[in-house]
Amino acid sequence: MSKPKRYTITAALPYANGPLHLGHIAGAYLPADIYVRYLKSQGHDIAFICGSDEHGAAITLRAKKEGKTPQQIVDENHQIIKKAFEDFGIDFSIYHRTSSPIHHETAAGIFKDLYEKNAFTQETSEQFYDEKEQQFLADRYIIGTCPKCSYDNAYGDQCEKCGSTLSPTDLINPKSAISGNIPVLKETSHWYLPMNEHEDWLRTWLEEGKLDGKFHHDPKSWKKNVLGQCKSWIDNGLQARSITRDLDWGVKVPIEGANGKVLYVWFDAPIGYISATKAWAEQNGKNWEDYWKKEDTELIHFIGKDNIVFHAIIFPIILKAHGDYILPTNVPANEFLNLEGDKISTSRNWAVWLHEYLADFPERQDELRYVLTSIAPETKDSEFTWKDFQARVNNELVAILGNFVNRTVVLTHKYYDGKIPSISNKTDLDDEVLAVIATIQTKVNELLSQFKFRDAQTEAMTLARIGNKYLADTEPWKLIKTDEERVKTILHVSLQICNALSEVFEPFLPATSKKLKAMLNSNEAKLTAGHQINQPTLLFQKIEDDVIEAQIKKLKESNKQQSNPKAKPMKDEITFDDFTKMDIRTGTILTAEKHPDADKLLKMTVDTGIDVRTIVSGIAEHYAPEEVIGKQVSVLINLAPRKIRGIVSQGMILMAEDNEGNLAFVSPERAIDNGGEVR
Ligand code: B3M
Ligand code: ZN
Repeated sequence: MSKPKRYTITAALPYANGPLHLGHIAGAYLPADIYVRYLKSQGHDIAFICGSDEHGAAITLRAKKEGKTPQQIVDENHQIIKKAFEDFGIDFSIYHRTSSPIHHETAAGIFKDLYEKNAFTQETSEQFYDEKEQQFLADRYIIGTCPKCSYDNAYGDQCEKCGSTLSPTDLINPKSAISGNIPVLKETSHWYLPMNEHEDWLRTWLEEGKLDGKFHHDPKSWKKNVLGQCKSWIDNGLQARSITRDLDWGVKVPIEGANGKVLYVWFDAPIGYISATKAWAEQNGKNWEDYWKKEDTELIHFIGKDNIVFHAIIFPIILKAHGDYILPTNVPANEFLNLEGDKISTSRNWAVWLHEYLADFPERQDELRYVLTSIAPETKDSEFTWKDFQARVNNELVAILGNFVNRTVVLTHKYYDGKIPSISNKTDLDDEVLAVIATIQTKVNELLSQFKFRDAQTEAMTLARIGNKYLADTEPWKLIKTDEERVKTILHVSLQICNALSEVFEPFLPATSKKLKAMLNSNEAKLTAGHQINQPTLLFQKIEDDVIEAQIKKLKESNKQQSNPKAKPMKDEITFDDFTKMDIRTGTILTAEKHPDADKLLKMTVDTGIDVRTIVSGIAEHYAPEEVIGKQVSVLINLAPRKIRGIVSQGMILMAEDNEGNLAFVSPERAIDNGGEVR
C-alpha cells in the first residue's frame, strides 16, 4: 500500500436539462466511482465532487422549448439526476448545483480576481443578433452548417457531429436557434481569456508534465486520446476566447457596467467543482483549501471526450492565472458509448435512461455496472446492446462468480454447518491457487491505478474462474465419501477465494461485495478456521429472454413507433419557417419523353397552374412516358433550376420510395386545381 494521499476527484457536472443515460454513466461517472472506491480501499483521503451544471444555453433553450422557466427546468432535472446517482450507488462526497449562492459567489470571485490581475482582455465586436427575439445569439443559440464536416445543425460553439470547436461566425448559413431567423450583426463588448498567451507553459505541462520548471505529473500516465486532442489544439494555435455572454441566466459578471451579461457557462461550470468542495467541507468539518491549493493533493477530472479541452486547457489556464490553485494531474476522458447499432440521441429518444433502468431493475445496479465496465469506451467508442447485457449477466455474473460462491457456501453448510474448516496437507495446486489470490489482487490494483477499468474487472473475474476450475478439478462433492480431510482443505481454500472476491470486486460491484461479506460474516482480509459463516443467498439472478425483449421493444417504441425497421432514420429537426420555404403545388404532367442521352431520365412538361415548365426526373426505369402523361402530382416549384444532362429542369416532382427502391407518385387523393398549395 502506498502512502495515504489527498485526492480531489471530479466527475463532469451533468447539464440539468434532461436525465442521464447509459452513455453518461459509462463515460464519466462509473469509472470515477470505481476509481474512488479503489482509492478509499487504499486508505486515501478523497473529495469526490459532482453536481448539476445549471447554466448556459442548454438550459435556457430547453426551458423555452418546454414553455417553462430555466429555474423550473433545473429544479426538476437536478432532482431526477441526483436521485438516479444515489439509487445507482455512485458514492459522491457531495452532489451540488451551480445555481447555489456559494457557487455564484465563488465563480464571480474568481472572475473578479482574474480581472484585477489583468488576465482578461475586453473587446468590442459584432455578434449575431436575433432582431425579432431581441437577443444576441451565442453558442447553442445559433445553428448552421459546420465548415469542417458540413453537418447542418452545428452549434455556434461546437459541432456535435465532428467535435470541432467553432465560433458563430464560422458557421455557414447561420440561423437563430430560437426563431429560425437570419441574424444580423450587432456590436457588443465582452471579456476574453487570451489563451494564446498560455501556449508555452501549457505545452510543457502537457507534453513533459512539468510546471514552473518542476515535475508535476507523468505525461505517460495520460490517455493518448486526451493528449492528442490537446496537442492538436495547441498546434493549431490557441485563440482568445470570450468568457462572458449577453444573457440573463447565469452568474452575473461582477463588474460595474456589465449589466445584462453573465459568465460563459464553461467559465463557471468547472469552478462548480470548487464551490461544491466548499459546501462539502463546510458540512463535514474539512478545509476546502486542502483539496484545491495544496500541492500534494492530486486533482483528477473524469469526463467524456467532448469535454477534454475545457478540462485540460481552459480550466487549467484559469487555475494557473489565479495562481493559488493546483492543476489536474490527470484527465481520464472516455470515448462514446453507442446503443443497439446507433449513436445515443436525446432528441430521437434513442437512449437507455438511468432512472428508467433503475425503475425497471431496482435490484440490478451491479449488473449494469459490470456490463458498462466490461464494454467501457476507454480507448475507442463501444456499444451497449440488451442481448449482450443479458449474455454477460447470465454467462459471467451468474454462471461464474455467482455459481462459484454459491457452491462453496452451500457445501460449507452441508458438510460443516457453516463453520470454516481447517486447512492441512496442502497440495501444489492448493499453494498455487492461494498464491494467485495475491497476484490477482495486486494486478487489479495496478490496472485500476492506470485507469484501465475494463482490464481490471476482467482480471477480478479471472479469480472467480480460477475458483470454479479449482472446484471442478478437485470435486469435493465426490471426495467427501473417501477423503474428508482433503475436502476440508478444498473448502477452506475456496472460502479464501470467496473472501478475496469480495475485496477485488468492491470497486466494481459494491452491492454484491457487501452481500458477499455479509454471507461470509467477515470484513477481514483473510478468513480463519472455525469462523461461522451465514446462510447462502444468490448473488445474481438469471435474466430471461422476455425481460430483454421487453427492453428492446421499449427502446424502439419510445424512439418512434417504427413499423418499418428498414426506414431511414429521421433527418435533423427543422423549424416551421424552414418548411414554409418550400413551395409545393399540384400539377399535371402534359407531355413526357425519354431523355435523348440518359436511360434513367424522363423529360416532362408540367402544368403547375401558374406556368407550364420542363422538369427532368430520374424515373424512366420505373415509368414509361405514356404511363405518366395526364397524372396529377406534387411539384416542388421553387427549387433553383438545374441543368440535368443538358436540359434545364425547373422544379422537382415528389416521389415516394419503398424499401426495395420502387417509386410512386405523391398525388392528391382526388383531382384538384393545378397550382393548389401542398403544405
Ligand atoms: N455540463 C457538459 C456535458 O455534460 C457539461 C460538463 C461540465 S463539467 C464542468 O457534457
Ligand atoms: Zn462538423
